[in-house]
Amino acid sequence: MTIQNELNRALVRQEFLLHYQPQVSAKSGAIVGVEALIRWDHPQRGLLLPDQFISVAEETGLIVPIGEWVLRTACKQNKQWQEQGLMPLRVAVNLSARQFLKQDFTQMVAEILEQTGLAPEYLELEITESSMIDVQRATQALKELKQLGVHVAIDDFGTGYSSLYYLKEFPLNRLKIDRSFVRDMLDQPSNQAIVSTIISMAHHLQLHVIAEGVETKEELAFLQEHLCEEVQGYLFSRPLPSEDVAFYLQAQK
Ligand code: G
Ligand code: G
Ligand code: MN
Ligand code: NA
Repeated sequence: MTIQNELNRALVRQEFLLHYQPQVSAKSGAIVGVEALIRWDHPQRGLLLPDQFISVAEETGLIVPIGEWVLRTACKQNKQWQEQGLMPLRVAVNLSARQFLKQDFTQMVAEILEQTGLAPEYLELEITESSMIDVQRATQALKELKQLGVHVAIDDFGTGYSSLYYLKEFPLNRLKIDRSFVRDMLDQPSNQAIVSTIISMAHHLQLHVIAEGVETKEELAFLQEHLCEEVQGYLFSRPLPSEDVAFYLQAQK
């Protein structure tokens, strides 16, 4: 069976699941959000990570129905945590360009919010710089999403074919500093310069900043010193099954 057929079958048989990685306030250490990360519980090969199947899903177009499943599942789960009386959080969902640039994308998001009952401010969409290639379509989609009230973050910031033009023109809420800049930051002055400059630029543009891939206390201290609002990485938590997120939140209450 081709991987394309397998992906199709996986959707039908509900073999996908989401793990959630905490996003933490750099100031208080409180959890303020989670990023939903897809896994595939493959019947023969075990738990597969996104880099083992997302690119095929993108090439075949299956990322559209898979992405819709991710969005619906993440919103439903977040609403469920809220109904359990846990502290309200944002859930961040990764989007492929192909999904984000579809004409009916905002409509789909609106329907999912309505069906799950999740308030829009508790959903954040993570798009990458590749989604900005079609400037006209991206501008339209971002305007619609802003009107809907959902938040938008630029993921992997600084690693794509960046243009600073869109930071100025597009309605965005947050930049996510790619973990390649955070890694080895303390040994590499060039990475420190990049990280502190991204934070400063973002703040001048009224954007919030989250750093990903934070693994050490020293990295956290540098980010705190430079007023990065939020952090995500193994220092705080790996991506967790939904039950473990509930535990984590319960402990924080
Ligand atoms: O969980 P992990 O670190 O292995 O994720 C690797 C990459 O896969 C991340 O960069 C993330 O953006 C991407 N990814 C994870 N979940 C999804 C998803 O639901 N949709 C899309 N399009 N990409 C995802
Ligand atoms: O969307 P993105 O591709 O950036 O998704 C985050 C990915 O980074 C996930 O696959 C997650 O497992 C991984 N990740 C999260 N925290 C850390 C970390 O502290 N160090 C490393 N090396 N990877 C991380
Ligand atoms: Mn991401
Ligand atoms: Na990223």
